Amino acid sequence: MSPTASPPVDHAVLILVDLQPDFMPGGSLPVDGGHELVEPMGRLMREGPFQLQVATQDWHPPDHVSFASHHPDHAPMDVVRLHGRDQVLWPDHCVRGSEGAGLHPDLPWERVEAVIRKGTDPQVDSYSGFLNNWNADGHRPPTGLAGYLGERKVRRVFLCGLARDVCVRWTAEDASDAGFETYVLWDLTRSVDPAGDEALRTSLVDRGVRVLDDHRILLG
Ligand code: VGL
Ligand code: ZN
Repeated sequence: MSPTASPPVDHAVLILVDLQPDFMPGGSLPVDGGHELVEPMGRLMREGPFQLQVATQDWHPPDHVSFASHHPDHAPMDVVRLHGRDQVLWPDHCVRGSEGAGLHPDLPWERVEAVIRKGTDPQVDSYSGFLNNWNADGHRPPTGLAGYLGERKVRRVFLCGLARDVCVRWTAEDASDAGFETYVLWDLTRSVDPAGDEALRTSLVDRGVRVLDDHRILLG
């Protein structure tokens, strides 16, 4: 479903997902076209309707379990079993405090009220801004973002950033499951694996996430 009317933006938050140099061309886990988002996203942050803006930041310790370098017999993009589930092994990326882990220097971060860092537990990955991936006890520990948004009286979540098929996807699913009316600004996202985009879109819509093709509908 792609609504053509502009969606309501009262009680809304814009969540900027993982806009970090490591996910841009030239970074250690580059997403094709990621850099193309910077200019329009800057405009949306400055000129868009969102009073409340929040960012997520992938923020891993140097020995993080999701890094292929931590698994001597494996290469990046291999899939292993971790805590009873599949885990993709990524190139080392977004090591806390490194330049590639920073918030992208060309975006107006002064507009953002809170930054949620995630992936900080050495033994657990975290794609979603709301919940970590599953830990050894089979739980997905919360980051606190749902509570924060609840206290800020947020009912609608608008998502953009990287990567469409990983962290944006997981954040959208968890936002929807947490009861927020959830929108993905599709043209302000890019995938690690664009071949899966059509299936991803269908899957999000089936879960009740609204996909907006063109964010400019929000710029009036
Ligand atoms: C991400 C892979 C690993 C993302 C983060 O931001 O989409 N992808 N860590
Ligand atoms: Zn990561």
